[in-house]
Amino acid sequence: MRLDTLRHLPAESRPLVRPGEVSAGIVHLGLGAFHRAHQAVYTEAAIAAAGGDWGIVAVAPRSLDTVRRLTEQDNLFSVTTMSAAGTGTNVIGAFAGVRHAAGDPAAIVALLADPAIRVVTLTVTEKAYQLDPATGVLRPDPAVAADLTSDRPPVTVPGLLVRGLLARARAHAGPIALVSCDNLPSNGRRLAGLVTQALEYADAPAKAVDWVYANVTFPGTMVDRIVPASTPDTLATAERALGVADLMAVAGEPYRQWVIEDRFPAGRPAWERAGAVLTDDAGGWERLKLRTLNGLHSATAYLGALAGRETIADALRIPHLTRVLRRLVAEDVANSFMPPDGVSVVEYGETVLERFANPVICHRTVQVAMDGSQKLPQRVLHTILDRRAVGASPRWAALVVAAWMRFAQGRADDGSALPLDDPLAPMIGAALADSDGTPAGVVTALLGLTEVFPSGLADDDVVRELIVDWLTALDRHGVEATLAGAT
Ligand code: CS2
Repeated sequence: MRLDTLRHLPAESRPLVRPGEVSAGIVHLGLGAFHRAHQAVYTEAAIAAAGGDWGIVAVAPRSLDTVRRLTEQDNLFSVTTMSAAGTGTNVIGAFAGVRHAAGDPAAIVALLADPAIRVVTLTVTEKAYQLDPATGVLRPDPAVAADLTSDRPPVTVPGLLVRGLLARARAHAGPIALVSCDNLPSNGRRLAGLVTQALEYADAPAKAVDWVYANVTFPGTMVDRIVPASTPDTLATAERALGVADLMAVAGEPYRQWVIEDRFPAGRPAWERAGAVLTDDAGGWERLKLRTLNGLHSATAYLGALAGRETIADALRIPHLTRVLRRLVAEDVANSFMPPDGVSVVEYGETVLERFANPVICHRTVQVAMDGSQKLPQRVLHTILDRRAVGASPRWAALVVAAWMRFAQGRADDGSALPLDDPLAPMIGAALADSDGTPAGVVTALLGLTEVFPSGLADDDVVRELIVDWLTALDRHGVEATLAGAT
C-alpha cells in the first residue's frame, strides 16, 4: 500500500484525512499494534471532524522493521475491526512521519524540543518506565542509567524523555503534555514520577527542572481496545479487504474507549469528537478498567495457559471459569474501589466477558501472560490490598496470584513448558530456585519479591494462606478440577 494506491481502495476503506497533508503536533513513542488501533484512530477521526495540526510522528523505540515497512508504505496502515458479525477495514492517515529512536536518537530529542509538537503520547508497555511495579520507584537498568548520566545519544524511553525535555527547556519551545497510554496505575502520576526521578538521577540543572514543573503536564488516561499482535492471518484479511498488501495491518475488536484528563497546556486534538471522554479525573475509570478488564484478562491468561488453552476465547470455555471470574468481579473487584458515577462494576464485568468471547479475535494466552511482574499490582494486588483494608478475604483475587505463581514455575498442567517472558524473570527464577518447591515455599519465595509485592500484602497471613491453598489445589489437581471444586 502506498499513497498512489489509495484511490484504488474501496471507498469505505480510505483514510478520513488526506495523508501527508496534516502537519505534526504529536509525537507518539511506541509503535505497536495497540497505538495504531487506538490513539491513531481517535486522532485521525478528531482531525477529520475538527481540523488542527495534530498529525502524529510515530517513534519506534527499537524495531527498525516497523519503521522501514511504514516508510515504504508512505506511513499508511490499516485497522480491521473484527467481530462475529463481520469485519471492516480502514486505512488510517494520521501519521505525519515515522522515526526509529535507536537509529536516530538526536532527531527524537530535536522533535521533543520543537514548538510545533505540543503533545507526546506513550504506549511503551509497563516495563519501559523502569519503575518498581509495587512502589513506582525508579530502578534504572544500565542502559537507562547511562542515558541519564552521560552525553551519549539516548536509547531508552526515560532517556529520550529527559533529554527531550531539557532540550525543550533550553529552546523555550513552550509547554507540552506528556500522556501515558499504558496500563499503569495512575499512569499520569507514574509518568510524572518517572520524569521527576529521572531528572534528579540525571542531576539536571535546577532551572531546567523548574521549567519542567511549570510547563509540562501529565494527564492520566484510561485506554481500552483489545488488539492482539498481528499474525499472517491479520495481513491476509487486510489484503482481501483492500485489494493491496498491507504489511503493517492490525486488527482489533469493535469496542474502544479512551478517558483522558483534560490538562493540555498547548492544546490537543478534539478527541471528544471521536468518542473519547475528557474529564477532570480519570482515576475511577482507570481502576475500573485495570481491576476488571485487565484483572480478568490476566486471570484468564494464567489459568488458560496452565490448562493448555491457546487463546483467551478458548480459555473462557474451560468449564466453571466464567463462574469463577464472575465471583472475582462481584465479591472482590466490585467492592474494592468507587467506580465512576452510574457505572455498575458487575455489568461492566459482563461486557468484558462478552468481549473476551469474541470468536474471531485470536488473543494468545501467553501474550497476555507476559510481563506478569509488571502487571499484577494494578490488576490484582490493589484489589487484594483494598479488600484487606476492610478486613475481607479476597479469595478469588488470591487465585489469580496463585495461577501466576504456578505459571512462573514454567509447566502447564500437562507438563509442557510455558515461557516466562518477564523483565524480572532472572529474579523470579532465583527466588524459585531457593525455595523448597512446596506450595508454601514457593509462595514465601515469590512474595519476597518486594519489587512486585508491597510489604502490606506479603506480610499478611490471611493473603498468604489464601494463595497457598489455591496453589496447593492447582499443583495437585490442575486448573480444571480446581475450578470445578471452587465454591
Ligand atoms: C492485555 C491488554 O496484554 C495484556 O496484558 O490485558 O493489552 C488488553 O488487551 C488491553 O489493555 C485492552 O484494552
